Amino acid sequence: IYRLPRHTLRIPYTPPTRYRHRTYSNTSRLNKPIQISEAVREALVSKTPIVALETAIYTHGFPYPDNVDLAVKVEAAIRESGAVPATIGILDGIARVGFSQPELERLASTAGQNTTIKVSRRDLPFVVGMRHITAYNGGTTITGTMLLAHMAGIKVFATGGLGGVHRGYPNPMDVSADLMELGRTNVAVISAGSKAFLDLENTFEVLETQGVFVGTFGKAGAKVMLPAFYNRESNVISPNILESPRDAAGLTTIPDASHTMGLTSGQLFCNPIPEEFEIPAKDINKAISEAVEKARTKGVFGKDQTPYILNEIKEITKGASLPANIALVLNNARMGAQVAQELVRLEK
Ligand code: PSU
Ligand code: MN
Repeated sequence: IYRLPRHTLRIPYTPPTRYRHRTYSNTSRLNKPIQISEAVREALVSKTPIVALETAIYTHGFPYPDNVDLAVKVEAAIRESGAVPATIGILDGIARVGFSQPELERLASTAGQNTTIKVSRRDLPFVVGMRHITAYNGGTTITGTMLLAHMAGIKVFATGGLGGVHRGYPNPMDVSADLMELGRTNVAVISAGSKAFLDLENTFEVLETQGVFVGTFGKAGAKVMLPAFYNRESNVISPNILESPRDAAGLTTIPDASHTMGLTSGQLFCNPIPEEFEIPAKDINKAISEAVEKARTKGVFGKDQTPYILNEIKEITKGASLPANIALVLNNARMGAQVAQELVRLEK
């Protein structure tokens, strides 16, 4: 019998399909605030490698139907690399761990609607609690996705770029909840570093304060810099180097490091964008400065800031930032699948 760790959600036993109608009616399932898909449930029980994926990048990062395209490609990349994808998001007020393709399309098609919410920690109780009144849809940010992945017992999560400290701190005093979530939720996040439009030095300072392990994939002995999303290198040195997915998995396993010592914080594994998709720093930095300035003069703040700036960068670069963004997400998905596989091996 598969037992989940005590802190995680209890997944009700699902009988084989032919008996299912006896135990579960559709309505009782619909009332559950969190639903784990059949595919993910099976993967959890059989200890198949699983990689969690966020949906805020689809609802608040990419336009429809490009977002569907990306969502399908990312899931395919994970399957091809030998793991099961667990896309996480909110559909009709229910937190979903694992989406079917039609469900993914439905969520992605609501991008831009005002009942489609960018869901961070503080938004989760709202969208889920309101489900009997308004069927909100939501894209979960790194924070929202980490929380739900953790509840479901999923340890590896691949994404694009981490939120961080916005430039100009403390004006505005905008620090992404992603940094705090990594400080308190034990999920390994694979990203291409933090967005270059953020204050990277301070972002990594906060992660250090929060007790988050940060490592970058690279060669031991070399001077490895933290990646900066569109670029393989920022000007901040990586505090640790990961030579392989196995290194990364070792930090995440139950018999090892974090768990044995009872550490509850998450890990950030930085995976630089593939070289051929890098955008020259001087080009992207010019676009970034313009976008940040525009957000400031327009008075964009709070949860709208990150999506606004990302969209401006896309406009200013005439879409050139898009292929880079897609390439790094796919690259992280593949790496996530490898880490998840190593994790299963180590935990055997
Ligand atoms: N990176 C992208 N596109 C995005 C985001 C990151 O390329 O849409 C999202 C992620 O979901 C991240 C969130 O968790 O932005 C951070 O938003 P904020 O700064 O408001 O915390
Ligand atoms: Mn913010």
